[in-house]
Amino acid sequence: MGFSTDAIHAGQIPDPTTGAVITPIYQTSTYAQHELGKSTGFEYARTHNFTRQALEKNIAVLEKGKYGIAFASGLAATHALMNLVKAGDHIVISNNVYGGTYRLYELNMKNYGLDFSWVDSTDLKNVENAIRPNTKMIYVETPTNPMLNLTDLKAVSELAKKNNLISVCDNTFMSPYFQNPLTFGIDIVLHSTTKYLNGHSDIIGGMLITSDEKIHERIRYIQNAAGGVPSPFDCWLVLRSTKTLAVRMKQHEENANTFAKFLSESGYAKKVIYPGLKNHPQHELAKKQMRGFGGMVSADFGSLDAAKKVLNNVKIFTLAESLGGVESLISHPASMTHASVPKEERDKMGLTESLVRFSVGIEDIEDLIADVTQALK
Ligand code: P1T
Repeated sequence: MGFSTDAIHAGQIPDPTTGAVITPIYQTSTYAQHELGKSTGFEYARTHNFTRQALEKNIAVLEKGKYGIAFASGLAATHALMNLVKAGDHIVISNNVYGGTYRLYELNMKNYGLDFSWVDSTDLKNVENAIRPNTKMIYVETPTNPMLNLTDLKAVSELAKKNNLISVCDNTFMSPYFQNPLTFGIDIVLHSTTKYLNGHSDIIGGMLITSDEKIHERIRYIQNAAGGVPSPFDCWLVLRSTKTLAVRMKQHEENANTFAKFLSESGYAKKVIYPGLKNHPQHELAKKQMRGFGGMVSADFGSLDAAKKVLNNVKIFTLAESLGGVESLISHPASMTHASVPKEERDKMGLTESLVRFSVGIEDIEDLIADVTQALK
């Protein structure tokens, strides 16, 4: 099936009781059992929820995986991954990831005897050199938040297989519409469904997708045992949103592409970062492993004052954390999403105080360009 057909139908059957075409919100904590020891297969809603199951199947299909396991947030999914390793184990991870991922792993999970090497994974040699006898996992985010650095997914998955390591990719920025890491041999895909998958900035959610039986079994166990599950209503909202993922992503990309070119030619920004620009250092890799370049654009305005000018004066772009919604957002990574990353680390990767991140929405592009132009003037 094509992507849109899957997005609209996968995991969804008319409701067996009423024929409702849209999967209902199964808003219940528990299920009546026929007799002692005989249930419908649904016993307690932390373990089983039909709306959640429909969403898990839907996103698993879009990611070309067998299993989806839903969580209450992207970070709950990020946290659940750590149940695949144990004290004494080591993880090699991209140095530029979402700031909350850095905070969770480096500032919290380290206290449980886990060790992390933060490497520039744009160069595979850095990943390879960081592998130790106790390494168990390679974790990459590509494109990264907010520097839009890419990691070669095929090369990473091959390196992981050679060393018997679990490979993970945070695919939040691309969404399954533009990139499917499992098809390059990556073991687990992570999504903050808060972003493009839901796309309307009205829920918080996360998802892990895998085709590996053992990994699925372990994560499914943890989903129930630790209980960080999303509500049926939130699952329903994401399920309704994936139906329009293809049309939204096409428009996000078309707008971002025009927006990145406008910013580059405007002369206002010192540097514009977008994987679709020919001057992006990994433009060729982007064309190889992505089917499009996405809706995120970052730009360095040269000084904090210049950055503030655009951040504080836009009227259609909203100054806010998050991304991937239909409405355009603007943010200041150094003081917002990546504030928990030490300044030396931020500076090393170019995440300066003058960097501004744009989540280009699907409004009329002329209005978005006019908005940023008036703010810069
Ligand atoms: O916010 P939450 O649903 O818990 O997802 C965390 C997360 C994971 N991975 C990536 C790549 C992310 O961007 C995020 C969340 N990011 C933001 C809130 C942000 O503004 O960048």
